[in-house]
Amino acid sequence: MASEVELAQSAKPGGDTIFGKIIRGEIKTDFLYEDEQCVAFNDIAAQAPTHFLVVPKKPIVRLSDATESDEQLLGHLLVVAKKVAKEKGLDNGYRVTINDGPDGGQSVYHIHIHVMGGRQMGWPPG
Ligand code: TR5
Repeated sequence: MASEVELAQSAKPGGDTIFGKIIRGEIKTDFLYEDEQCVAFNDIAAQAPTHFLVVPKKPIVRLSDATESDEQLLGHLLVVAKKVAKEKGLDNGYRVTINDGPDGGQSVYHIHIHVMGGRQMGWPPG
């Protein structure tokens, strides 16, 4: 199976993504949270005891494509991230990550926030 880095190096922006299918209900997914702007669901390849994604319904391709008009939405995603983290009992902290582009390790070109917790995180990340 391809590593995340290999996936990120070969992934290309453009078109619909797996997250679009999840948001539209074409792929059945248990949402941890949903509102009119975003959804949260567990990452299929968890890198920590708790690892979920917060994904806007608006298909912004990547952080570097976001514009000032997305300011409220991007802030909302962080507020939802912290709410779901609290519901998940991540009281000792957690890591919030956005991967952007090939060097950032992005493999799905629909912007998303990773929230990982339940273990000690290392620094620097790989
Ligand atoms: O590498 P980036 O930052 O783009 O993160 C993409 C994340 O999406 C990875 O952590 C993957 O494990 C995750 N992913 C990929 C799929 C998927 C998923 N999370 C939940 N459900 C998924 N399905 C149904 N299909 C995927 N291909």
